[in-house]
Amino acid sequence: AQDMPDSWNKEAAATVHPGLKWFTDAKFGLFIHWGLYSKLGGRWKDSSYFGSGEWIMNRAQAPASEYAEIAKTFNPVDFNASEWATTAKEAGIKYLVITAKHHEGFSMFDSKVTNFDIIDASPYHKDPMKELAEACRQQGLRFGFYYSQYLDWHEPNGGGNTWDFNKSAKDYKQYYQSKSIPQLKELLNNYGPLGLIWFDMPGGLSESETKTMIDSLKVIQPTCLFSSRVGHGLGDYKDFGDSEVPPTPISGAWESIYTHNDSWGYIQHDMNFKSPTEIIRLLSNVASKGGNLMLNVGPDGNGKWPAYSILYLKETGKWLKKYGESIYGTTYGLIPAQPWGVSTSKPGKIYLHVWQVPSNKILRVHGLTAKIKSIAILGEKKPLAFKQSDTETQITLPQIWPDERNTVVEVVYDGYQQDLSQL
Ligand code: H79
Repeated sequence: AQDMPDSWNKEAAATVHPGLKWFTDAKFGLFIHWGLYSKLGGRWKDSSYFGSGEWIMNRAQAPASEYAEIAKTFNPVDFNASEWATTAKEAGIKYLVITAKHHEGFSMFDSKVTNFDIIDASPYHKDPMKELAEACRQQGLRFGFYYSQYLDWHEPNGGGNTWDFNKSAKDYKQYYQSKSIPQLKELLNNYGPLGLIWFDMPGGLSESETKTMIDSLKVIQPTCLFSSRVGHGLGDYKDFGDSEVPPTPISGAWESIYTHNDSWGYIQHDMNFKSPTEIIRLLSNVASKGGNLMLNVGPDGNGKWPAYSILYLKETGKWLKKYGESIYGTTYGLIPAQPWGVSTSKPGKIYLHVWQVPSNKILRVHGLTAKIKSIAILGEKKPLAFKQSDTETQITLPQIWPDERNTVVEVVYDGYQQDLSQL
């Protein structure tokens, strides 16, 4: 809680791990959950499921051999890597992370380790991950893989499937040695430079075994970041729980992950998509605490994104075009929590993200201790009148308000601003 922004020096951190600089500057990532479950869309036999579509095999207790049959008709002919990457770019996304293999055990990439992959088990016969990695690079997006290193419901020795396989007979080491680790090596060797690997749900390995695994992977790509869910506190940056934002700002590299509707994997009957307003406020809220938001999209089994995801992400991108300076490359706001919204900061600047305009158009800001030079709507020239006192600063807002969802007011100051963010 006593972390000063000065103690979180990005350049210093980047010498500890060279990947952390791009990561902490990025602020907005796109998560993509895509696998056989995407074809099911939340339906198995006569039952419909809400939430966590990628868990359907587990929730339906579908036998592994029967579930594997889906692969035979998994043919995402509408998949278009450059469209995905362009949409992400237009949305203001800086990095993209996609499920190479989720808990269901199916490999969405060309793997020599198993035949249960998109090349050998499906009619598609192409490697979508190869195309996507390339398309992302062309758009200047960092690219990373989600990989379920422990849970694998297809494998007798993988974690989690106790409805087909006897738990006490499981040999997790055998699974790690024969599938998990060799596949992670394939991902690190065959898809160019990766920004990160998003591990999930650790298990089956001791701390020293995890360390050995990490070391054997790090030599392949030393600059690739590993998420904290690799286990035993050994990741390069911290992920909070699914859909969790910390209550107060935190220094260091971290990320909050959110679904767009109420599921990671595609659910045909879930239309509960977060509106552009919600996304914009969520993004600024996470940035105001010092972290990245990675928002998820769940494409369907044909390779199409939900129409609302495309629409709302592009709308978010338009907002970022105007106000992106208050998000990218920022650290958490230095002032205490405010009733009207949140704040982010850069050296010499504090960005006020105003979600609620006071009726009298006078914005009261608490905790600005540095000497203010000027205040304006971000991206606009006209200076706003203000009165600064020891207790608060009053800013006169313009009568015409540019964006009800979130208008950013830029405060430029001189000298030292105390870190009052924990108040
Ligand atoms: O990939 C997404 C989730 O599938 C994965 N992490 C995110 C990024 C994840 N794996 N395990 N968990 C999350 C925690 C498990 C939660 C559960 Fe449930 C609660 C399993 C069963 C009850 C959620 C609700 C999943 C099925 C029903």
